[in-house]
Amino acid sequence: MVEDSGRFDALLQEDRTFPPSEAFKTQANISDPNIYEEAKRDPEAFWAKFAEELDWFKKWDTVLEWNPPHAKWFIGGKLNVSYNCIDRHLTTSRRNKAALVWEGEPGDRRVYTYWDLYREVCQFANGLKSLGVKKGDRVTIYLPMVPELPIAMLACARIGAVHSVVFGGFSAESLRDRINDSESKILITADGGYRRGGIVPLKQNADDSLKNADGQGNGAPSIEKVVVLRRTESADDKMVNGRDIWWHDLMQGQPLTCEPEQMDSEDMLYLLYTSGTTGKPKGIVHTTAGYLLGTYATFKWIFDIKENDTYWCTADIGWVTGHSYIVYGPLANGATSVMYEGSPDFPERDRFWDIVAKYGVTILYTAPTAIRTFMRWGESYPQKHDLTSLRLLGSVGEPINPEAWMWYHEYIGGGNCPVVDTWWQTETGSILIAPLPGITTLKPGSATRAFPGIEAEILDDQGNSVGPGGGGYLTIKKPWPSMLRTIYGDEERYVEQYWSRYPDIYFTADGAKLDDDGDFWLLGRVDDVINVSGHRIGTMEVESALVDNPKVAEAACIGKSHEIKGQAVVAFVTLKDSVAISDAIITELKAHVATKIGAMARPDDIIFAAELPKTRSGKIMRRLLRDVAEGRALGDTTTLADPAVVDSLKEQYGEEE
Ligand code: 7RM
Repeated sequence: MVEDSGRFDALLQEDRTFPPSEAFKTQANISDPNIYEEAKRDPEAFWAKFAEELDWFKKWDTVLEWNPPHAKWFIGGKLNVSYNCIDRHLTTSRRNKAALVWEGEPGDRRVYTYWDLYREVCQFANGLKSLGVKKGDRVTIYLPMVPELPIAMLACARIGAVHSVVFGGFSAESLRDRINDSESKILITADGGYRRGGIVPLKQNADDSLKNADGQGNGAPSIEKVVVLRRTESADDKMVNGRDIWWHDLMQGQPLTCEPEQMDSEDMLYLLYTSGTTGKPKGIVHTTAGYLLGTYATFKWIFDIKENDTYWCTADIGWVTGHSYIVYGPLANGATSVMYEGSPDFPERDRFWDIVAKYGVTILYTAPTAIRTFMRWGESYPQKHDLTSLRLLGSVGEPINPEAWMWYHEYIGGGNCPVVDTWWQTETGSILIAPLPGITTLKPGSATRAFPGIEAEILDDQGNSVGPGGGGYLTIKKPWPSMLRTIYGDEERYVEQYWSRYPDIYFTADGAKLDDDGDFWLLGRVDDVINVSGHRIGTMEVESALVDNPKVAEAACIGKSHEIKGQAVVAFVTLKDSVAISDAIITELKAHVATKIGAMARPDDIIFAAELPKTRSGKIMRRLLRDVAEGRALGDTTTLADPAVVDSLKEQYGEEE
């Protein structure tokens, strides 16, 4: 069941409340609390009314067809996401409004108006067409946080190609797996990106990913062309003849207009890989109309976006937060979206506050792990800058502890910006649980309540609804427009993962509690997914990376609570008989995981064990390993095959610390 309930009982005693101020309420996009009841009475009508705010080539015939676990929204409708994010603003006063305000880590800056964005997207879309990309083809994008990343995504959307963005922190091997699973025709990358003063060698990784693991042959045979953006001038000698083409050469001479493809509501918009409970990442499938509506509606109401706002989401577009709340939600609303390429401590620890002050950011959306880092660095960094432009703050990625919430509210928001804690997942496409800042009374540490039209419920093991004060599994009882449609190429896993725990109810794999007001308090994952700084990492992925090393016989990974990162990876490893334990092996194994998956999966601790604790049926008991790592009293060990194993582990772990 849900663990750590002791800690969260304490959390539920958190009793500070922040009702919306009169001033905020008066100007809010939505301030009538009746909207919840209205949406609940007829969710389909609620969504259909919101969908009128999008631009359709042809209106839908049917709002929803629900054949559990398959939903189709706005059947018969025709629209284009890039048209909704760009073209429709060009006939309004937004035509010359900044769409993207970008700053590179070295300090270079670029601003794209909606009109600029239109030309860039059209030209690149035409470039993709010239490479033979057609509707339905998959395109993998492996770029740093530069404007060409949203441009490439929107260009795909324009011609009906399916993008699969792979976060630049992923290794060559992770990139190769994702290219192969999606059978992408085209890979879009850059020579490199800037991070903490250094260069991330994206082209090198891309080249490695296109070779086999042994460095020979073709590791990703579906790829026909590689488009390379020149960003760092670090790979000019690495272009492969006949395969690679520079972004600027591809753009050369392409027409400035490109007719948007008329897409069906249910046509695939993109794939995004996320970690699950097996070693293989899942390709989450999002479609056109429902996804666009979900991001459009939640962005408008939760972030209370206004014409003159300057909005900044600090996520990387390689994760779903960047897809929905840097690109699609903001642009569909005609907002100004700030993008920053690099790290928060380059050149100094005040970089974020420098950006907020420089561009007059009014709405800031970031992650608890970042907030906790800033807390540790101290108030002096934000205090060096004028942050009074801010009027709303958001949080996403993991549970936010009340201390971090209060610090954010006080030192970043100056005590008068609502903080919206937004719960959602790659699979949900858009935010499902969050306050509406003109209506909801905020509580530090609570994501409060479900967005109108969303029916969230906490269920116990038996599937009974949990009342106030109770804890259990967070579920979503009705389909919603931006929900995932399937796992790419693995329908069975889709059904098994999300819809088999409770019939016809979406299983989030998150634990949650309900307080006496009916507000939700999220407790973290209940499956084998570790949330490191808001990044989802599968324990099985790290385990397979470890056993891939010839010195390792067996490995089991768990997430351990970490003051800054939320959770950290701890690996319990059994070495092969002939291998002696040493510090060098620890270093080697940590590096091995970083090379196989990416630096974010690198274990904080590696604990060597003669044996791992297993049930009599041979399953590794991760729960016990978690108890050991957290220094907790051991839970039930009666099913353990050899109880002595745990004692020796406890001793070991004690020594490590
Ligand atoms: C948006 C995103 C999803 C998992 C999810 C949760 C955790 C995200 C919150 C949160 C508590 C939040 N997508 N999570 N937001 N937990 N409060 N506000 O992060 O697919 O990468 O991760 O993240 O466990 O299941 S994700």
